[in-house]
Amino acid sequence: MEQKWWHKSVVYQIYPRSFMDSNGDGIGDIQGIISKLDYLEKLGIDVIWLSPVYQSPMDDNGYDISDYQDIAKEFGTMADMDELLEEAGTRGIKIIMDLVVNHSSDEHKWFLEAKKSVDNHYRDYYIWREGKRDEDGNRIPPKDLGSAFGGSTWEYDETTDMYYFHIFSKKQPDLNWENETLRQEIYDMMNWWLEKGIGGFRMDVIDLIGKEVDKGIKENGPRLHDLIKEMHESSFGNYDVLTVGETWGASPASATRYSDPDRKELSMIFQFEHMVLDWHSVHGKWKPVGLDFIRLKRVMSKWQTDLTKGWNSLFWNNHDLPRIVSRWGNDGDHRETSAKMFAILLHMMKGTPYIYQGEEIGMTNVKFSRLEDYNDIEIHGTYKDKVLRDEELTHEEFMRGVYQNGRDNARTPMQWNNQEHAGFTTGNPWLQVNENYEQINVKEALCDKRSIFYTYQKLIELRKNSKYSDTIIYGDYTLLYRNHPEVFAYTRADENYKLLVVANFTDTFSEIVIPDEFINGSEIVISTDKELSVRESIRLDPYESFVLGLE
Ligand code: TEU
Ligand code: CA
Repeated sequence: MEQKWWHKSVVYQIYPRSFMDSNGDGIGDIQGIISKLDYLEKLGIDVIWLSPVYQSPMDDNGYDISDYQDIAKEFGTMADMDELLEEAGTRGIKIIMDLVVNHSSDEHKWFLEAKKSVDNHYRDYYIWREGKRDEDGNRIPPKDLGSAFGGSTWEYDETTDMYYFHIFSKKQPDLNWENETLRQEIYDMMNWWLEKGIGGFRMDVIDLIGKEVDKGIKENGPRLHDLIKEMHESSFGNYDVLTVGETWGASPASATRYSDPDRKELSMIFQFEHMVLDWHSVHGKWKPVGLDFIRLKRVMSKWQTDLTKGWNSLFWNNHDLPRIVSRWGNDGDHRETSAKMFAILLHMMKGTPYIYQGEEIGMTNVKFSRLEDYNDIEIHGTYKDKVLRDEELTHEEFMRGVYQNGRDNARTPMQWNNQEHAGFTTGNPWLQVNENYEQINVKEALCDKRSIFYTYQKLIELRKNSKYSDTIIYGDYTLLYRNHPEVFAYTRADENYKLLVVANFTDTFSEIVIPDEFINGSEIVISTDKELSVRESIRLDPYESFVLGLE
């Protein structure tokens, strides 16, 4: 496989609203990010994925864009953005922007124009339908495809007596990707950002842009890959940049279609198969069932072995997911060890690792007592459907789902120190800070050489600058002990080195027999237990993890 710079990179995701507030308005901003670049350089990351900072009414915290080429006032100015690109660049850190072009904000000028009249120049930038009339002549909406944030996918617009389509909130009207003029405007905007020297794009729900609404098709429409190829050819394909598509339903086969370099589409995709294993078959994330550990091993291993002509992303966390240490680890007595275990298990795999802000210090889920303390539009929209309208879940059942899987778990302000509001702001934070900030914060982590932070720092160093780099990046993956009930173990191997990765995924003691070849002559590459001694059979503490290396 031709080597690419992003094969060796580690990406750090920043949700700007919650990262660092520089001006005391309680909202994170770009100057706040700039003030923390030295911290990120110390961690050793190469790329920042910046969640949207564009102009937006903030209905979905910036994933509803009203001007793709200007910065939201709460985040700063374009001069701040240019300074961030400059300051990150001097530290060897690239910035990839979040490209949200499945939909725009309803306050974008395109939509403001489109809804003025049926023959407006921008009308066809969006998806409009008349709906039918009942026997009394009243309009009835077209077939509802189910909005991700509750309610219908059709919103009635009185001005032109028609409905427009939106998969997300009614303030996020879907763009019509069949319109060539629209597509060209989007490619021009992308090139404008690429010319500013960004390192690439994360592409929000890119698997939805090929939708065929009248056939009820939302994701993976027949035109999808043609559109991505056209985007590649018209914009980022002319630059040496990283592109990662968010594709919730991807399989290794479809991931190959997106990321096989010969197909000239994307560098890689985010697949979520491992992240939905404990979702309820009817209620999804809102009523999680227990995790099938054997199935998790099988799914993650399948992604390690079946993506032969494409490239993988590796992640446990992002701004839409609960924090892994609370979700499948232990955010109580074993928080540090379980957080390190997740890091070792993931970062030794094949693919580009993504670290979500706060993951590197073991930040945990949060538990606000009242529904109104939560900000997320998805929580409030789904509550209206599932609890109030359909009575599928009780309030208490839904709140348990929010505590376990609500998106705000990832969006509480970054915990920098043990000062008020965890040093995130001198004002009132837009979302409450997790009350465990006095124990869990960057300042504490940097002072403790055994902290989770230094485990991440070492894993990044091993991937980028160790004798094992090529083995970690390109080595063959083999799952061991497929049916072991507590331990996730695998090897990575190439012609020079072999690595054995062992992780006790549970809060119980366990045991593992070490393959003969590793008993003598291997070295301890990294470990959660400083007293580890290698012998034939090793008793593993709860969440204990280690890597052995062999020449
Ligand atoms: O998320 C896509 C998306 O489908 C998730 O919101 C998912 O539906 C949910 O988290 C699972 O329960 C992307 C962005 O990452 C998200 O933040 C935006 O809200 C969404 O698209 C709309 O732009
Ligand atoms: Ca601010």
